[in-house]
Amino acid sequence: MKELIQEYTLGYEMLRKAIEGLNEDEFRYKPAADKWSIHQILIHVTDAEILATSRLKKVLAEKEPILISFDQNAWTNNLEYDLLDREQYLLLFKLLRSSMQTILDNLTNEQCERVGVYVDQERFTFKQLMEFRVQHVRGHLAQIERVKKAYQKNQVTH
Ligand code: NI
Repeated sequence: MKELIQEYTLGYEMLRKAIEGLNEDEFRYKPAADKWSIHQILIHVTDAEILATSRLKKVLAEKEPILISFDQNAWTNNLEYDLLDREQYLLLFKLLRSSMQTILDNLTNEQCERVGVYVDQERFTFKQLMEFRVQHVRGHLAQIERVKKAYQKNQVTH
């Protein structure tokens, strides 16, 4: 659990490092019409974190609460992600993660095993939900690297 919390805490810095030195063209570049730009990925990561943070807190505070997920494509398509302020969202991500820090520092073994239930009846412990947070950022960091490579390749061939 300790390593999990450490990586969760580093999430913001890892995202920051991944986008260091990118220009606006690179932020807005889409590898294909149906693929996300790095700008959109960053807004998505924060929107996902808003919901995930509330799920983490529900599981710690309530008895086997119902957990709700979100339709990520509907959010990206219908919430004008291209117009949203990326820096504001990154700051929000940073604050969401850091707002959990004191709770995580004082976590007991019993709390790690507390359970939340999705509407499809799938049950997850707090520890598993924390693993999803770490994996979510890891997955999108890999995606950001793929988009950066695709952009570079596109520059060479044009
Ligand atoms: Ni995602």
